[in-house]
This record gives sequence, C-alpha cells and structure tokens, in this order.
Amino acid sequence: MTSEQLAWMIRRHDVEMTHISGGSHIGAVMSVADIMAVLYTDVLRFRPEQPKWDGRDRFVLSKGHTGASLYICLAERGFFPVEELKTYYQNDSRLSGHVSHKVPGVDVSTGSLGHGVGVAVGMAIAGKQDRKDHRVFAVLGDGECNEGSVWEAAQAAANFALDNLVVIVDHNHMQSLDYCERTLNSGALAEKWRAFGWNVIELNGHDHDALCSALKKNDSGKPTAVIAHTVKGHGVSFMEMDILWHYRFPHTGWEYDQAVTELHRCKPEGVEDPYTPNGIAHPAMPGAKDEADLRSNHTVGETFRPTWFKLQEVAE
Ligand SMILES: Cc1ncc(C[n+]2csc(CCOP(=O)(O)OP(=O)(O)O)c2C)c(N)n1
Ligand SMILES: [Mg+2]
Repeated sequence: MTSEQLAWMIRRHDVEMTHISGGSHIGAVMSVADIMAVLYTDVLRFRPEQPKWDGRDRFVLSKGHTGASLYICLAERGFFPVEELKTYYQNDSRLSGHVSHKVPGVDVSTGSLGHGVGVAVGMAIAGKQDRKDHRVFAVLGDGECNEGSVWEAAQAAANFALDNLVVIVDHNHMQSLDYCERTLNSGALAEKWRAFGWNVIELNGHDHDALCSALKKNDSGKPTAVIAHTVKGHGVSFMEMDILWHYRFPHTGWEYDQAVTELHRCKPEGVEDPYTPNGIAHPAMPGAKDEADLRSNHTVGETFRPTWFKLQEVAE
C-alpha cells in the first residue's frame, strides 16, 4: 500500500466511523491523515504479527483525540481486522475515541493533551541507555503546544541530545473552538522549537515526498521538530478551515453524501472503498435547513482568515 492510498483510506474510513458513531474530531483526522499515512507506510519500523517486537520504532499520538487515524493505520497495516473499525466509539469496543494502549500496535494511551512529548523523551532516553537503534516519533497539535509540559520535555530532549526523537507538530492553526492565534497565541512555532535547541524542519504537511525525506534520517545530533503546515478538514471542501468540524460528525443526507462524493473524485488507483465501492449514485442536495443548521453552529467569524497561512509558500 502506498502512502497516498493509505491517506485516502484514513479519510474514507474516518467519514464512515464518525458517521456511524456520531463521534467527533473528523477535521483533526483529515488534517493529520497524510502525516500518519507516510509514517505507517514509509517511515516506521514495525511487525504487525508481533506488535511488541523490541526493534520497533516507538510512536506516540499525543493529539490523542485523533485516535481514529491511528486505528485505521494499524488495521490497514494488519495489526487487527479492518472490519473492527466499525466498532469505533461504541460501547464495549476497544477502539475508544481517544487512543487506547489496549489496541495492538499502540504503546501509549493518550487524549489528555500535553503529555506525549514527555513520554516520548523517556522512551528516547531509554533507547539510548539500552544502546538500541530504534527511533521515537510523537505527533502533537499546535493548540497542544499551549501546554507548558510540552516545553519542559522539549528542553530535556535538547539537553540529552536525543537525536533518536522526532516530534511532528500538526500546525493547522486551529484548536477545538477557535483559531490558535485567537485562543492563546504560541507565536512562531519553528522559531520556538529552534530556540529550545532542536533541529527544525518546516514543510507542507500534506506533501508526502517532503514528509518522507524529513522523517527518514537525522544527522544533526539534535532532536528533530517537523513543523507541518496543514489544513484542518483537508480533503472535504466544506470541512476545510471550518471549526465546526472539530466536533460535528457527517450527518445522514448531504453532509455524508457530499463528503463521500468528494473523496471518490480523488480516489487513487488500486484503492477499494469498503463501504460505497461505486460512490453514491444520487447524492442528497443540501437543503435550506442544512445550511441554517450549519450556520447556527459556527463559532468562528467568516471574515477571519489568517494572512500568514500560506501553504504554497511553505511548499516552495
Ligand atoms: C489537557 C487537555 N485539555 C483539553 C482537552 C480538550 N481538547 C480536545 S481536542 C482539543 C483541541 C486541540 O487542538 P490542537 O492541539 O491544535 O489539535 P487539532 O484538533 O487542531 O489537531 C482540546 C482543547 C484535552 N483533550 N486535553
Ligand atoms: Mg490544531
């Protein structure tokens, strides 16, 4: 499976899983989908048939509210049956909304933001002490960078020269209820991580080639922070940069139909949609009630668009 195929599967499964369960965080999964796909196809070392294999790279999904993205990667890579994804967020399922270490392939439960980097630093120190050659990766949100514990851990990582550690910040400029810059502005994240003594790489977080080369090796002698510029909701036009889709799930009718239809328009070769193999023949059109419903749920003013948000420039 290529990273492009896995990224598409993450988005398609997530529409279905949030739709069935009424669960949240679809926008944050769409944002991190390409990062997760590249990690689970081209970067991480693992053995699905032996989840606790000692030589595996360690992975911490610190923005644990996007557990669906991790479960999808693990299922698609063979850690457990893909069919089980349908139980996501349901009573008695092990696929809880936030990441659970009871799922094969998951090392750390997460969801309370701000703890993942500290845990990853501990794993990286242990790896060095035991003279192991595996690496440790942690993915965190930009809103999560408001947590002071992130910076305490960052300081420790630089102090111990943990060049076996990579942090990827999903920099989508939004958190749960508003833009990060209007909630608690962390300033320029790249400069901040650099000032803490890290090797910093800034890139477009939807560019698989850029992610792949940034994540593959590190000759700097320092821990690496990848500041990945992303779009929350990326892949479904009406979810992009709209804070509504942090919590809302695709409802039956045009929301679900439109999301699936848009995904089918960019389906990579060789991918089978497990739910609607031929797309949706007659997608429901949005009605006046749908529009009113969505508008009344908005918490962010339509006019605010951050001027510094220029993905194109980062790509160049
Ligand atoms: C310690 C803590 N406080 C608050 C929350 C509630 N919460 C869940 S997601 C979220 C927003 C996180 O924003 P960000 O880190 O930017 O992630 P994104 O959803 O944008 O990927 C918040 C505040 C939490 N999970 N943990
Ligand atoms: Mg964010």
